[in-house]
Amino acid sequence: MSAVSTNQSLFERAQRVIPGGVNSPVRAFRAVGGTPRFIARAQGAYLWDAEGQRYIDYIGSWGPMILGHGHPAVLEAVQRAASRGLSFGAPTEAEIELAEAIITHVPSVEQVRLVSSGTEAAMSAIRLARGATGRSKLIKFEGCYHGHADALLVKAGSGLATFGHPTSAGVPPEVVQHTIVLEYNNLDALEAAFAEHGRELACVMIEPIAGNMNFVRAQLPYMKRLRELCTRHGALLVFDEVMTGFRVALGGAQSLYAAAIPGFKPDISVFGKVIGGGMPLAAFGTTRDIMRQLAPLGPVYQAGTLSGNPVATACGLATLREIAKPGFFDALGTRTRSLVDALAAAARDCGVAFSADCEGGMFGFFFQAELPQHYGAVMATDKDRFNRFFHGMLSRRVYLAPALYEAGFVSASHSEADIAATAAAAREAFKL
Ligand code: KE4
Repeated sequence: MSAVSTNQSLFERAQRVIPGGVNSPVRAFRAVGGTPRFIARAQGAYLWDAEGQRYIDYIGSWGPMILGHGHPAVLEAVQRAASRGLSFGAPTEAEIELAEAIITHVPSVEQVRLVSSGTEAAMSAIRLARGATGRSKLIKFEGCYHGHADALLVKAGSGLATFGHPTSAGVPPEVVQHTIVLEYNNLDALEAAFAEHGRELACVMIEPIAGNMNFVRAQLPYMKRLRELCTRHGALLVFDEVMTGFRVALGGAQSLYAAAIPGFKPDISVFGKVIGGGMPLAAFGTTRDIMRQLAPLGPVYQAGTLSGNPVATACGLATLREIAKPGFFDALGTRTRSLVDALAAAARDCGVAFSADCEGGMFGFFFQAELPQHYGAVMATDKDRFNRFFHGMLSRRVYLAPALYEAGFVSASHSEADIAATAAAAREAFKL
């Protein structure tokens, strides 16, 4: 990189050789406008861009960096693993240890399969559910994102419970013909879909706290009824905890629902982000009985050259060991709550309609007085208002998610001083 590289010059150079200049669309700032920041390095709660500007980081690589960047125990584990070899294509003890760590903290899971991305984990979970039930149809929810597997790139059709239409070019309609898209938290739509298709449903896939709609919780009565309907109709309930797993609580969002709904648990769980600690690693897990369907034991094929990669596994394991320490989530939750309360107070003082919510190290906010309950309500919020706030914060060196439908993340490295600096920046940015 030349000495005079700026974000803009790097962005122009990147766009010549990478579509949109990025390797994942949300990084291009298309939703908010402006020039993406090219990150040169990170440490703790901070990122430094190519121009040497430091930002308080509330993206945390979209969730993985729950400890903050460059945690010494994680770096040491990664360096030690790398020195022993980067990849073997053969089983290692570390994969057993990571599987055991996941299973220890998630009682609904008896076995896991490690993969390299959340997309791969969600796609594999659906194939497993279809293989285990012998059924083809699935339900997903508008505003929930489960990665970019074809069957999941669908948007709601018209009407209450109808089949989806592709949201992406290149996805033939027949590929999404079995995918039903419902409105999140809409009980009537759920009842109607089960009444019409219950016996054909392989699974229902849901983000238990929808971080791809910024931050929308599935209401307790809704989640209770979803569990009942899945059980009654023999459909598998798949919790996509790629974002919420080991982020909102050590046991993920499912531990929160289990605490509120006696005996509650999903059938299949999907994990990613935090369990890789910033390296490419994700997983899906369920009962031993369902996993028996998976190759090499059963007829459902699933595979991956770098699945359970030793360096990624070492990174994930070191991360999980740190977050499992007593008091970690109490402290993280308190810090995140202090951020959300400070933002709400700043908005109130500036007379801005604002609502926010958080759980563990994950938070979201909306430029509307009431917390939205579904995608339509989220997307009805004032986009221009959000974009002005986003850039107002970025110019004050606070790096928020560059899209109003994305959640935010606090790490164990974020200090009270960082929260105070963020609130001070917000008091100015809310006035823009
Ligand atoms: P990946 O394939 O990006 O590892 O995971 C897909 C995925 C699955 N499930 C949930 C709930 C997710 O949030 C994600 C990915 N999240 C996005 C951010 N909303 C990743 C950021 C990006 O796409 O660049």
